Amino acid sequence: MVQRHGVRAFPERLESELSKPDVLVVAKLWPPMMEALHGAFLVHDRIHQTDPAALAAVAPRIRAMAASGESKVPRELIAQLPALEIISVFGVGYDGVDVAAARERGIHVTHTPDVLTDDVADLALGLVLAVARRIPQADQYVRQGHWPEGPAPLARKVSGARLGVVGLGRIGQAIAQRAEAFGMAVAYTARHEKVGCAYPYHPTPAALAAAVDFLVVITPGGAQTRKLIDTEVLTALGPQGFLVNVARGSVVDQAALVEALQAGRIAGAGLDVFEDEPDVPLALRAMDNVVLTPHIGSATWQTRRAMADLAFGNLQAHFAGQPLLTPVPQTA
Ligand code: 8YV
Repeated sequence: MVQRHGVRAFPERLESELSKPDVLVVAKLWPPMMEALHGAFLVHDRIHQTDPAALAAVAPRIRAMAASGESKVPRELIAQLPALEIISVFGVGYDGVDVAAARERGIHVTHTPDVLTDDVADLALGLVLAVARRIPQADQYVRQGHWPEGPAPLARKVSGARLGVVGLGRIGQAIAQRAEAFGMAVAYTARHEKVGCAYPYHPTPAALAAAVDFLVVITPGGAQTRKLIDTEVLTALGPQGFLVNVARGSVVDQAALVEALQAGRIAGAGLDVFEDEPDVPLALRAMDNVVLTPHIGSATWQTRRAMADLAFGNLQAHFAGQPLLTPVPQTA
């Protein structure tokens, strides 16, 4: 049987496959998610990147798209798919999707909120602890046999310190709750003050940064928050302050961050996300006062399972004519 780009030549497609909707997968997705997709769809895996001619050939049949939180789904790609009905994002963030372009065509966009809140909040506190208590460096200290030479350098106390949350949404609140359990004084900034929220509100990231020891960024990505954390904010955070980013690399001016770290204008950083993933500047990789993780905020077996169930469930619901489980607010 001729198999080209995962699509069999039309006369040779099996009857059962003919009834399956075509889905364009635009990211390297978790294998169990791919397995689920293969069961219910005719899958075209990243052919928009690898084989534009193949995409052009199947484009009129593509009714669904499966993406990840980091995926770029620009207007041009949406425009190439005249039969597209739904974009299912395997992730809570959908800043890479041109939702306005989707809306104009009545295309649904779904994501996976809630199920990853705990994991991302856990990692945020993990990075706070790791960078302040120098856990990775301490691990290296033991592994490299330095312990017999004397104790490891002292670190920064976390309990009781002041923690500022940039973006007090679902995950931001989960981070705040965890910080409270560490006896930390929590404050926040957001576009608007939250009615009924007991944490002190600061109108700008710079004002918040000036008032805390740890600045944790968990605001959505996209044009509105691009480089929100800039030189001014980092300077306000100060030489004793730590930055933690579990949101999107785009929210932090990475060049300004590198410069601030090099100049000692902040004490350190814990970063799970970067401007141009998976590329991480050598300057950051070489620094001793940063802890770097490869976008693992939601990367546990339990959470990825739940995300896959939700992302796949949204596609199933759509093609069964049922209400979507978790549409993004703009297309709900
Ligand atoms: C990714 C994320 O989707 O939820 C988000 O917004 O960025 C992550 O959970 C995940 O890494 C899959 O690529």
